[in-house]
Amino acid sequence: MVAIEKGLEWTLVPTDSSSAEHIARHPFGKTPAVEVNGHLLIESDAICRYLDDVFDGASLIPDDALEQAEMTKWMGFVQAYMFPTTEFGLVMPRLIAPLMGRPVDETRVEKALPTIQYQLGLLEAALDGRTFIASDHLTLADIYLFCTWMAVAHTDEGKVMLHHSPNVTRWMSYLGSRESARRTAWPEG
Ligand SMILES: N[C@@H](CCC(=O)N[C@@H](CS)C(=O)NCC(=O)O)C(=O)O
Repeated sequence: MVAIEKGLEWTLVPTDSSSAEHIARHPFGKTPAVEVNGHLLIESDAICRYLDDVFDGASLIPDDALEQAEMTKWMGFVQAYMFPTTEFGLVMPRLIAPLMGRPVDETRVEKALPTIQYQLGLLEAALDGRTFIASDHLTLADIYLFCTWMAVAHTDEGKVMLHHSPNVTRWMSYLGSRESARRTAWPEG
């Protein structure tokens, strides 16, 4: 989404994240790892801030120091709390495990749901009357949050929670209509 918002072209390279080749790129075997202008970059924060800094196009980082702090706070919420809880507590066990031929760990999902609901409640309250989370324009925080909660929205539990979160639903529907979201959306089904 960041690349598209900045008007950049990119190629996705399917990778075995546990391979020696990938560990050489990322010592913890994670994605994303990107090559930009001959530089290997890892970790979303580093990648996104670099892309925003060095390429033209509307800036995804506010100039205002307080708005920038707000953006960084929400990016931190995603990195430290929201992504780990939603990914390992719901998205992986509910959607990815069956794709890999493994059973759904219902106990894990059941345990994570109250925390996910609490985190969604924070976002719901913060988006009251707002189009974007940290500024009057799109920032990296909107993109981090959108990607995280879009994955949740693919689960049945997530659909129910979002149905009761009108501010998040409105904000997701607007962000989801942007070209950057449409071109990077998960396939349906
Ligand atoms: N802090 C890292 C998190 C990276 C991360 O957890 N990536 C996930 C995909 S979104 C991953 O590689 N999961 C595969 C795995 O853990 O094996 C970042 O921001 O880039």
